[in-house]
Amino acid sequence: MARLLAAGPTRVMGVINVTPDSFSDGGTYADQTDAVRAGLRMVAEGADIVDVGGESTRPGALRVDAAEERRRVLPVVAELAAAGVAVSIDTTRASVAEAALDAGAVLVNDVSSAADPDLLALVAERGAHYVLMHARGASADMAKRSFYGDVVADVIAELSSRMAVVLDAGIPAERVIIDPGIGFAKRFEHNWTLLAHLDAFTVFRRPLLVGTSRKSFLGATLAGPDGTPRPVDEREDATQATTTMLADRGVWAVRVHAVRPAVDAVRVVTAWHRAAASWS
Ligand code: PMM
Repeated sequence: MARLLAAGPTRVMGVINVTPDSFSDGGTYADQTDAVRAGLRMVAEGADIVDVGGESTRPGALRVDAAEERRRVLPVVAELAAAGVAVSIDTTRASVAEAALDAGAVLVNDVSSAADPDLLALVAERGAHYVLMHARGASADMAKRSFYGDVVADVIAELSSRMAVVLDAGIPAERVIIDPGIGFAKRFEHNWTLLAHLDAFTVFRRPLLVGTSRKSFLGATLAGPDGTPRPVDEREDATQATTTMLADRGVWAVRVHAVRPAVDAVRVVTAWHRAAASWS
């Protein structure tokens, strides 16, 4: 992980959802063998990290039980880690995170915004890295909490208070990655305002991870003349546009379903920045 956090171009985190019901069609693998194969392909395409999740966080999604979540993700985490892949476990549960760390995961991607003290204690004890993502409660009913005064100030204030909880639990600041939680308890305009003001998140002095891939705000942005949102499987080009903008702004990593085009976009931005820096 230390190497991945060192200065450098925007990293690409590939998404493997081992769930029958995830928000996005691509990136979703109901079968562990397919999931492992897909993870290895992502790495061959240039992914720096593979994020494995066994529970859908689609708005309105219902929870699966912990045993089922472990059953889905563990073989995938174990096989990818054994192959030398930097694996992140996308879970809000301590028992799943513990088993995934045992199986070789190096990063705990917690979309609950540090809701579970047991999960934080585990991460502290194991010396793992931790993603602190902004959210307001569980996916099942987060839409009803998507009200803000100044969304940028509110999200930063809420993340700051959660960061205090994370530090209190014994996780050192150097192991924390911040994520604004695009699509989590946020409406269309909140997502765009946050993306347009990511520089405000430098107050944390921590790497920034951003997930826009195929999310509904992109579907709404590309809506047809009658207002019908662009379907999930037709949001890939828009995702490359956000990846390009995010890489230009120097975020630490993007979380995406399609790795190859994201890696290409980052390489193009890097070449552009190099040319800009070398001109005199
Ligand atoms: N988005 C989803 C799931 N996990 N984790 C982080 N850190 N950031 C995100 O934006 C994020 C996440 C939901 O997207 P999916 O269902 O397409 O994986």
